[in-house]
Amino acid sequence: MLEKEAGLAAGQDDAREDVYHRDNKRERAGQPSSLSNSNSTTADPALTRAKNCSDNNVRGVGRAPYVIRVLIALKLKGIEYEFVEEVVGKKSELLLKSNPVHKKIPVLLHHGKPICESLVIVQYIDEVWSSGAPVILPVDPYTRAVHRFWAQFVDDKLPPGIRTLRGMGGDGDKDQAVEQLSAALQLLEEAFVKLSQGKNYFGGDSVGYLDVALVSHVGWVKAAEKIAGVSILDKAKFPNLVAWAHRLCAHPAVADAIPHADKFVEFSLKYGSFTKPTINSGAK
Ligand SMILES: N[C@@H](CCC(=O)N[C@@H](CS)C(=O)NCC(=O)O)C(=O)O
Repeated sequence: MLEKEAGLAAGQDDAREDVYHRDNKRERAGQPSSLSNSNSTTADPALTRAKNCSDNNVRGVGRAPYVIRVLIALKLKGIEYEFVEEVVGKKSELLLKSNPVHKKIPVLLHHGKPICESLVIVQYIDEVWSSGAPVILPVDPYTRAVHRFWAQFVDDKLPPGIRTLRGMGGDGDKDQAVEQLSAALQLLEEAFVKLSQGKNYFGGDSVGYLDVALVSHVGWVKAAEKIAGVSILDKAKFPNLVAWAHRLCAHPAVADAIPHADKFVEFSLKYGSFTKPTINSGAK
């Protein structure tokens, strides 16, 4: 098992100022984040499908958006898992062996077999734990294709601007980044109105694939706003998306997986990027 990410797991200042990011329950309890979720206090009675958590092993960094969405999917399904925090800046041998092509987190090891790429992992989770659990991908093939389209759009359009605002390079300057992000959010605002059909989520009455894909970036959008001193997810411009984000971030499966915005800012200031080899360079 890997070492936990140094200094990020427990005992840090817990001030909360908005409802987007209720802090991780394990962090609030002062417990390390690399424990299994078998003690999760998730209230949803449907989430009781106990599995042997050692069969499901997620490797990642708790603040990575692509990791967050995998944890949300597992929580939605009520699947127990062990979360192993990778050391920032140091790729473990198991990670390199499990994802030799991209060498990136997250990786889900299911019965020891690696599944890579977060959206592929979410789809895998939905397919493997299909019976008696909430459905994540739309059942109708056309709707499913539309949701996949928008999930890909989210991953193509949001990260570059967020990276720029975090001061990590990217495709342009701060103003351009705000403009790019706003243009993408405008399209997502319109997509929400169309796809949700007046219901709470992109998935309708229940949290679906596109909800999971997009909400995993919300923490970093809020952090980028704080770091760059700009307003992006603006209620006046994107009323439906902002209301959606509030609703979804309060959902037990999501609230448990998304750290508070301050934690993202802290992470960003401390480590810069997930790749920057600044800490634990000697760790095994
Ligand atoms: N498309 C990938 C992106 C994964 C990704 O970019 N992971 C980042 C952390 S958020 C990473 O591992 N970065 C390390 C690196 O680029 O070497 C996915 O959805 O899983």
